[in-house]
Amino acid sequence: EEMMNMTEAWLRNHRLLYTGATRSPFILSIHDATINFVSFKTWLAQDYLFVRAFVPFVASILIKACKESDDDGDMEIILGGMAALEDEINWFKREATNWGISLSEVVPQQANINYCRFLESLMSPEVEYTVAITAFWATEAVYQESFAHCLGEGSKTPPELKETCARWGNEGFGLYCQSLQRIADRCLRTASEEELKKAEVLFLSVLEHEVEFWNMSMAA
Ligand code: HMH
Repeated sequence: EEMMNMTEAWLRNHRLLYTGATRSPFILSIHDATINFVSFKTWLAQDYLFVRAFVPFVASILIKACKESDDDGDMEIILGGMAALEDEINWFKREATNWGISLSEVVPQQANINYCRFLESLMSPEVEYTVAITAFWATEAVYQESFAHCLGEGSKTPPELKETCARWGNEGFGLYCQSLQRIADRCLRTASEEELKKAEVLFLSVLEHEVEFWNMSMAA
């Protein structure tokens, strides 16, 4: 029998929480076109702040990859992800203008503060590459699965939100997430019991933070 990858095993064992994160009421409301645009604007403004905090987190993983990875290919994948974040920040600025949002006046909400604080805790050099890359993969995978659903068969996503959904729901981003998952699984194969446990706990923490982030947007 073929060995199951660790991330696959987690996805199977924590299906309910994963589905909670990837099929949030916010995402379902985009999918069925019942979304309140106030919620969308809240999400957009808060996610802009999140992505700004995400950049140093990804940079910290790039540093860990250079120091700790046994595969040269990791650097290019993570570097590509970082480069895409520059484009993403510019996209947020344009999109905010289109929706009449002044980004300089956005105040981070509690769920966003909590999530960013969590990412910051993972930036410490004490946190192993295996553990950090697993959290990174989970963060990206939730957005990919969520927004891809809004473009899938039977979706009624409003035309003005399709570009947003395509940012994370496109095939290229899906392949990028698969690359991150492959890196995580490769690292997890040789990880100690303690690292495995830590990585699984952080995987679950990411899912919980994602749920809270969607709920925060929806509540506005
Ligand atoms: C809250 N999670 C959140 N925002 C994002 N932009 C992503 C994940 C994907 O990078």
